[in-house]
Amino acid sequence: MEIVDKLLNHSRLALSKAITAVENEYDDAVKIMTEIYPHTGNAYVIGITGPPGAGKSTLTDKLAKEYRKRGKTVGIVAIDPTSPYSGGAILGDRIRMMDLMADEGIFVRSMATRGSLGGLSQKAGDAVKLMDAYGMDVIIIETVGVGQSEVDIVKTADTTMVVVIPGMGDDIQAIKAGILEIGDLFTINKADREGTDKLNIEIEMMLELNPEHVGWRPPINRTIASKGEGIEAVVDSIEAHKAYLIDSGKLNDIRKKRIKNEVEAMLNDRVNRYIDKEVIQTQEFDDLVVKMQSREIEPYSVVDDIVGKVLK
Ligand SMILES: Nc1nc2c(ncn2[C@@H]2O[C@H](COP(=O)(O)OP(=O)(O)O)[C@@H](O)[C@H]2O)c(=O)[nH]1
Ligand SMILES: [Mg+2]
Repeated sequence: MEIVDKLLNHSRLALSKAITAVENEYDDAVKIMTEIYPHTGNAYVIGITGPPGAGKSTLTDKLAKEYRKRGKTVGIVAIDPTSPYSGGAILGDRIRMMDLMADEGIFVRSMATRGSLGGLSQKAGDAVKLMDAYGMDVIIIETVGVGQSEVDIVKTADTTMVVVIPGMGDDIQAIKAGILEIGDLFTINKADREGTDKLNIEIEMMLELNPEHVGWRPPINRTIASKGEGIEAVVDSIEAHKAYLIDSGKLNDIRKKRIKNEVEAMLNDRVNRYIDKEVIQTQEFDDLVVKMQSREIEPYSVVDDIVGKVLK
């Protein structure tokens, strides 16, 4: 396909159009992904999550610039389920994007969730692959850690960083436990604020109680992202985690699991769509529902019948 050839030849426009095709499920999206797939698997993927307003976008911007200093190209996929109508956040992202876009070695893409998170993790994963095929060395996915879907998105990363800030009330408790567990590293941003030491101790205690990270102790870094302070140490920590994953052979395992999860999601999606169209949205099914309601038949054998027919 022409668009794929152009993308592989570093056309930013082609990359942008390909992501749009995936995002909007255009007819050629699957074909694009099919042709791009052999060219993926080279980028290092970093997931950044944390509560809204923690400074994830500010941090992402600074991390991207630090990676550029180190000679790496960077792709950014920003997902904010509270957008598109939260005004400030989007405007802020746009301004930062324009700033970053001036650099050829950086490509930023915001993905709106349009009210529903369904299929978003797949679309985000596809956007990552497109940037990977384009040739970005490092790809950062930024997402608000509010629900399972967002957690699923960052789980596709090689290294996951959880951003927290002091003064969130019952600090740690205010953040979903599930998010803390996925952190390969922690960044206390807004370290210019009071409560930074306390938060640091709380995270350390939580890590003590949750010895899930065998072989790797998640480091806790402090940053003032808005001033660009502490950024180098964060990149050093990410690189240390990457080296650990490579040396221990875990990077292979993570990527194998990622492919497994992706294919499982694709299969589930395909089967769900098929059942919805061919079974649920039919008059025949409506008639069955009426019969179940009047207790003429029961749902268990209905399900058996349908599954038998679908799997045939
Ligand atoms: N005081 C302080 N403010 C910060 C820091 N980092 C970011 N901010 C501000 O926090 C607000 C939210 O930042 P943003 O990056 O959009 O947060 P996100 O929602 O997590 O992406 C912005 O007004 C930033 O300027 C920091 O280290 N200290
Ligand atoms: Mg943001």
